[in-house]
Amino acid sequence: MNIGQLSELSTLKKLYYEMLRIRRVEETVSELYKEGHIKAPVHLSIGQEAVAVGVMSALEKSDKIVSTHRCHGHYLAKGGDMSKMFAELLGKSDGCCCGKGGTMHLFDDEAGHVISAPLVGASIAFAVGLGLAFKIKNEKKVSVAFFGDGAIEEGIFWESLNFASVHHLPVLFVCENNLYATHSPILKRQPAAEIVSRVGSHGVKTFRVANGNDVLAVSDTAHQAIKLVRNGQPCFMEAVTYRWREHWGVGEDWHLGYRTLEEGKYWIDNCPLKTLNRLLVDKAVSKNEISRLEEKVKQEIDQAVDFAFESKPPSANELLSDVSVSPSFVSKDNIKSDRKLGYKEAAAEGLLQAMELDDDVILMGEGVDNITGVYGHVLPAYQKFGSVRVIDTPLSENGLTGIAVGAALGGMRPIIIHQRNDFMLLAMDQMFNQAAKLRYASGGKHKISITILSFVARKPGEGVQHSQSLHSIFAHFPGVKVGMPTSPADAKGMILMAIFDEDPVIILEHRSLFDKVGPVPAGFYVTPYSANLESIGKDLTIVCLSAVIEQVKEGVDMVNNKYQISGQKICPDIIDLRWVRPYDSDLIINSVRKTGRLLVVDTGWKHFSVSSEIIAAVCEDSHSYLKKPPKRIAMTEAPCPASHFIEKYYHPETGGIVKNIMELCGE
Ligand SMILES: Cc1ncc(C[n+]2csc(CCOP(=O)(O)OP(=O)(O)O)c2C)c(N)n1
Repeated sequence: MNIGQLSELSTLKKLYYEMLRIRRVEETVSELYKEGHIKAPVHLSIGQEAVAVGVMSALEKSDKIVSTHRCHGHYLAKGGDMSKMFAELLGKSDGCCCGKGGTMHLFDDEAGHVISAPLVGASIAFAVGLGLAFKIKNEKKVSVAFFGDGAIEEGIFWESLNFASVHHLPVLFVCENNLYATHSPILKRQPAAEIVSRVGSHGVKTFRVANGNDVLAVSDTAHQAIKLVRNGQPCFMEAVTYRWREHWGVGEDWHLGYRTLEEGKYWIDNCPLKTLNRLLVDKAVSKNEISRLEEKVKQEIDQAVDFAFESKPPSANELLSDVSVSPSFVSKDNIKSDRKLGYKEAAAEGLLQAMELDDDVILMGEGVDNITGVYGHVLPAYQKFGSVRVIDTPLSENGLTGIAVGAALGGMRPIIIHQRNDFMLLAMDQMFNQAAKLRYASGGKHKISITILSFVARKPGEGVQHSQSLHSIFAHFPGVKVGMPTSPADAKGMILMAIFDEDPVIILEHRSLFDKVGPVPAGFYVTPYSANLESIGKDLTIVCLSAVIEQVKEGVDMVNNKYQISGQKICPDIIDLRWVRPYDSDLIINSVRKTGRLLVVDTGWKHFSVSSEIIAAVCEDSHSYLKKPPKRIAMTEAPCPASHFIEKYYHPETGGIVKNIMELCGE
């Protein structure tokens, strides 16, 4: 569209109508909020309508957008269903998120509003991931991220911008600079009120609309930008505008003193609707015709509000639905094989097979294409698929995870590799606020099929930030699955399970298992979400996780061959937990009911951990079967020291396992 087209009367009327719709909807939201029907903290965009409508006028229906806490205007302008929006705001089951997302998570996939997320900056990465999916799938769509000026201060913005630039992705970044983040003016937070000049150095093309309340200026600029974006040139557009109401809620907040009424008056006089209304009148559009537009909007709102009130509240059992799903394919376990393979080779085979089976599987991470191929894991996949599907990435753990979430929303199955699980703490927001929760917040409609593969080290000198085993923290969050394969067969089977699961799954490999060799079937198989009963006994239940299993077996041998208890050999159930979430509580509880004794050996710390959870579950469920209080062995309650003189006392060791078995099984 050019200026000539823009001034066409039908276009002007459409832009006016779209803005009017947002204004009147949010005024209705205000009323419903005041009457107590809406409980959620609504973030109104009254005064900012021109940005949403202007940008959307440059998009096709098939293009996709993502938004933030202030998402009502974007949702409506992209064609989101108004009835489902009101139902969502009222917390009803017919809401676009079935009442589970609320005002800050509006989305309408059909209309191309893919997602909204209120943690500042988070959704910007989703737009980049969508852009990546479009590029890999060769789809001629663009994605647009809407966000406020506050998001510029978040690392995720720069990580996302950088990635889009390096990979030439079809993404438009739209910053609605309304000059404040909550009660903080932009000049208190940033070196200048103008943002655009700080962004251009990232290799994206930049645009600035100084009066973002002028819908024609926004629309014209968006058309210019989108033309470039469609050709793989990411663009950034700043539109200066102003929020009339308080940050959240429906009132005015001039009395708070962080901004002046005079400043507000300037922008209220510069109302996007009033300006366009004047233009329509100048172009001889009659007052009657404008009133008819008002009437049409009113009717639509009345119907939408009626729909929302008639909709049922979600039932109580909805509380627990949509947290996660079980994979739809049948999993097979204990597949026998004469073929022997090393642990790393088995994992690499799993990655390769997944990529061979499904074109949507991509692999991303820092240094994935380097000569070592992440301990060899990625070499076969990289040799076969090259850099289009095995993507070396910038050092942006959080951004990358968000980009993977976005790519998953675009239909991909991304795998992210972090060379150490310690680095994953930088991605906590994207993994656990976003990936883990978006299925739930969308009422089960978002599918975040991402796999995160990472490693635990146990070597002298690795020190405090390279030797943690963080599985318990990761497993704390509903919505993710976490596994630690012990055998080569499970290294492959658990990776395949993770990749083809519909939820985010974290796989942590312990590097001290890398030299293990074992039977690994050559074909496709998955390791089910259950524990493995390594050996069957009657005297004691030993639950272990990951690398400690070898020491446990050694400890049992020592007890039997060196010490013996009352001249008898002890015969334990040894359970290799494999999955930390979901974990196989049935197998553990049935075993403890048989043996009456429990020892848990973990690769993590003791407090608030896997061992705490298992012992608590057994005590809650089966304490009367226990002949002795349960015991546990874990890492020492300190960060891991680098000095090999003391590091050797840090991890669970065989002597401790022997001592605990003797205490549990002795008289
Ligand atoms: C990561 C994060 N930090 C803090 C908040 C609390 N918070 C919600 S909205 C907001 C201000 C955001 O300002 P801006 O990005 O300019 O958007 P606006 O509200 O002006 O539309 C803040 C600090 C949050 N949601 N997420």
